[in-house]
Amino acid sequence: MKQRSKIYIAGHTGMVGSAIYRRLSKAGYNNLIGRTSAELDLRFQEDVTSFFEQERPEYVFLAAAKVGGILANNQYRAEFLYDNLMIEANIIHASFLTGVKKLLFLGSSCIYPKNAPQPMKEEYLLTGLLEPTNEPYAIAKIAGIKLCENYRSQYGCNFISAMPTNLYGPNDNYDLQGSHVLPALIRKFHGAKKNNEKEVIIWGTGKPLREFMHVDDLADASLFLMENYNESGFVNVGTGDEISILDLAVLVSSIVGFQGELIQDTSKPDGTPRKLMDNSRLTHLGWKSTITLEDGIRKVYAGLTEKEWY
Ligand code: GFB
Repeated sequence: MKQRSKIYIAGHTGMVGSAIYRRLSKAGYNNLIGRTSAELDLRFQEDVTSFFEQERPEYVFLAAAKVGGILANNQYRAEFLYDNLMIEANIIHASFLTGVKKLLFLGSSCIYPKNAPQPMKEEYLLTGLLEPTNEPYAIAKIAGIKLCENYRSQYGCNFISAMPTNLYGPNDNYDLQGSHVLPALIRKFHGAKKNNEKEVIIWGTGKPLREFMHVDDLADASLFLMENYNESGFVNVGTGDEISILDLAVLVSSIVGFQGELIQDTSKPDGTPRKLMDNSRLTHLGWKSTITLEDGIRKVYAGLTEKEWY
């Protein structure tokens, strides 16, 4: 990519897309384009194709998606499947039609089988059944990987895919029903401290293990892959560290300064028992994450205003 190359960041106002936008701007790329969902509904093929025909982006970062935590995934199963399939199919096909030079598709670690051996290597894809709470989202993301692979094998398109682990960072979703665990815990502990509440409820048994990455690390990895990787196989992007949900709750409560009790609501699902990425493919290419979980949470909490919650 040249500094003047026209680069489209699909989803540039979301947590991932905005981080990629910041990272590219910092690296001196100065012809970045984006559209809000009000300006361009990516689920509509004609609109997406016209946008690509008019703008003719040379490079595409595909960070637009319908996302959410375990409850949202489980509750809005139809939309998680349909919206994500439409968004990625429209963008990838329009990129093919208009001769985009390179595209990076971003997926998720939930593409792996629920009981995949740990840490999860790229070759474990499609070797077992998926976690039921996020099967629709996972199926859509697997379809995205396959679109990139097949436009490459049939038409020679340089479309690559990266699978990030659980992410957090600026512009996250803090809705207590729809969000992922980390923003939910920050909001719950902050609110409890402010209102002098004695307890905070966490969902599930607290036993599941998760790997968390600051979105600025993912943005850095995305740029690295765009500059250095041109193969068919997708690449895991993680930190290599995992933590139980209970330990995460203890960590967030200490950062926020909440001193009450943790109560478990076991009527809520645990989801996948463990989801640790094997990062050797990316490490061998020469990239490693730099933001530790504790530093990352401190940074997010320090920069947060309650306005982001509503
Ligand atoms: O982050 P999370 O919603 O998604 O939940 P997944 C992770 C774990 O934290 C689960 C527990 O075991 C939750 O039960 N948890 C505890 C909480 N307290 C809370 C809370 O207050 N809110 C939330 N949300 N969880 C998602 C997938 O799975 O991860 C997506 O559904 C995607 O498809 C995404 O892959 C990265 O890690 O279980």
